[in-house]
Formats: sequence, structure tokens, C-alpha cells
Amino acid sequence: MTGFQPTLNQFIRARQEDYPEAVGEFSQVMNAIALAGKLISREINLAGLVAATGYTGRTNVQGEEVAKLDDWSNDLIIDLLGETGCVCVMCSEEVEGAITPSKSASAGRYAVSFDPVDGSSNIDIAAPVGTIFSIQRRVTKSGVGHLEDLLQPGRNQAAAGYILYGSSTMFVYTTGKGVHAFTLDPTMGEFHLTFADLKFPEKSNVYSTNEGNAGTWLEPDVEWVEWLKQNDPETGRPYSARYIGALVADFHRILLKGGIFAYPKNTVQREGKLRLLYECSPLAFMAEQAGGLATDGLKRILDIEPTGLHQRTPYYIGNAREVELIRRFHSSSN
Ligand code: AHM
Ligand code: MG
Repeated sequence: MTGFQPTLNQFIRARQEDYPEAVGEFSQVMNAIALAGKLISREINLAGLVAATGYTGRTNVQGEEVAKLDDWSNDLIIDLLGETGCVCVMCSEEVEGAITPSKSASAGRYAVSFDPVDGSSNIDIAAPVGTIFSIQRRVTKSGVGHLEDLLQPGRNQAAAGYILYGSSTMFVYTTGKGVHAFTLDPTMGEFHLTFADLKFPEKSNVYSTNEGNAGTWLEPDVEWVEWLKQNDPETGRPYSARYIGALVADFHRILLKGGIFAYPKNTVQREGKLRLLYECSPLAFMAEQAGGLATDGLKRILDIEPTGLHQRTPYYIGNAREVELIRRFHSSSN
């Protein structure tokens, strides 16, 4: 035994035999995302020194301020994925319409949706942020990809994952055969396997939500959080609250430590805040692979048929027991 943990690249290649139809294209897409992750990680670590903090002065399609790092990372991921020739169409939080790769070999078999830097307002305070990605197999037959390749329900995903830029940089993904986590060794520039086949832990009495919005929440969400805060040691109450305000970091903590993350709809954000294709769906795929669940309060996130690239959904994700509980609060109010 050398004690050497396989690199992400070795791990993916070893598992590629599970996907004989993929003929190496899948590894190329994953390698492009991993390379983007390393470059974004480096830029984030140096952010204050290389003037990468702050905003561009523009707003994106959703009316949000665009951080300089959002812009830079968005272009980087589009270039790296486009270069593989394995991606026929892309969707990014930062771009309104579908993005077609410039490389003429745009007949690639995958459609990729991504959020280049989610939670980017955290960069200015050196707090964690993340990249989220979702890989779908194309449904159109040939040539450049179209909207329908992107607008597929989450249950069809070929793979999904995130890169967490925290106290260390982690690449976590699933292809529907477990969730695997890798840590970046910056001295080698390699992601090494840290956890294979991650599962949510048993203990789950932690909730993660922006309770500052509670005044605009609907009744079931208000009642649910009140219930979580009551004192009843037998049912593990009161729950602890933890909220970073960056979805990848909040989800990663729940995946490793247990609990539930919620972003309910409210009277201001009538569909919730988080976006289905490149925030909710990929993490929902991972949650289910790790033994958890994700719902919009009533429906399974992976069964929602998307109608728009930037569509939002109310979101509850985490340990199955906790997600079932909030679903009961919602169904009994219907
Ligand atoms: P962004 O895509 O504009 O960065 O917004 C998404 C982020 C998530 O990471 C996080 O879960 C959520 O917004 C936090 O929202 P709020 O500040 O309303 O609590
Ligand atoms: Mg985002």
C-alpha cells in the first residue's frame, strides 16, 4: 500500500467501463470542469491581491449584480467545455439564452448547465463559494444542441456535481452510482479521492435557511421552523441553525453532518430564489444518491419538467427524514 489516493482523473477513467457508450467523451467533459475548478480556486485564493473582488457594474439576466469573478469564471467554463468538442449546448446562470460552443465539432453528446460561481457575494469577505454543474445527454440527434437538450427533468442527468472553494477546494460528483468527493492538493494541482460513496449521516437535527425572510413565508414554513425550535429532547429539538448563504457550502455541510437546507417561496419571491437547472436539480441528484431527498414542498425536484433555463423553484434538500417532515407540513396545509 502506498497510501496514495486515486486522482479524480484516475477514478473517472477506472469507472468509465461502466459507460461503454461514453467512449471517453464523458471524461473530457469532467476534466474540463475540474480544470476550470482549479483555475477558479487559484483566482479565489488570490482574489484580494489580483483585484478579483468587487463587481463589474453590470446586472445579469436575473437583475443581480455581476461580480468580476462571475464574469471571468463564466467565460472560462464556456471556453474549456467548448474546446472539448463533446458539448453541444450550454446554459449558464450568467447568460440569458442557450450557449452554443464555437468549436465546429459542436455535435458533442452532452448538454451542460452550470452556475460558475454561486454565492459570489461571499468572495469579498473570503467566505466559501462554489461552482455547480449538471450534465445531460442530448436528446436531439445531431449538429448544434438546442433548448430541449437542456430543458430535461433532473432525473435524466448523466452526472452532476459541485466544486466547493472553502478552507480546502473539493470536487464532489455523482453519475448515479454514489457520490464521491475529492480534495485539491494545490501543491500537485490534483484532486485526490477523500470520500467514496458518501451518505448523509443518521443525525439530522440541523436546519439551514434564511430565516430573515420568515415574515414573508407561507404558513407551513413558519409552522415548520417554529416546530424545529421547540424544546423536546426526545425528538432532537430544538434543532441547531447554520447558514452560510452559499448553497454549495450549506449543502456540503448537510451532506457531511446531516440536516436540511430550505429556500422556501415567499410573498416577494413567489417561485423561491434558487434556479432549477443549475442549482437545485444537480444537488437533488446528489442528495438522492446519498440517501436523501429534495422537494419543492410537494413534488420531487428531479421530476419537475423545466420550461425555462432560469426557472426558479422552492427548495428543501437533505436527510430523507427531514425532507419528508417538511413535505407533511406542506401537504397537510393543502
Ligand atoms: P447567486 O446565484 O446570485 O449567487 O444566489 C444564490 C445564493 C445561494 O448560494 C444561496 O443559497 C442563496 O443565494 C442565499 O440567498 P439569500 O442571501 O437570500 O439568503
Ligand atoms: Mg447561483
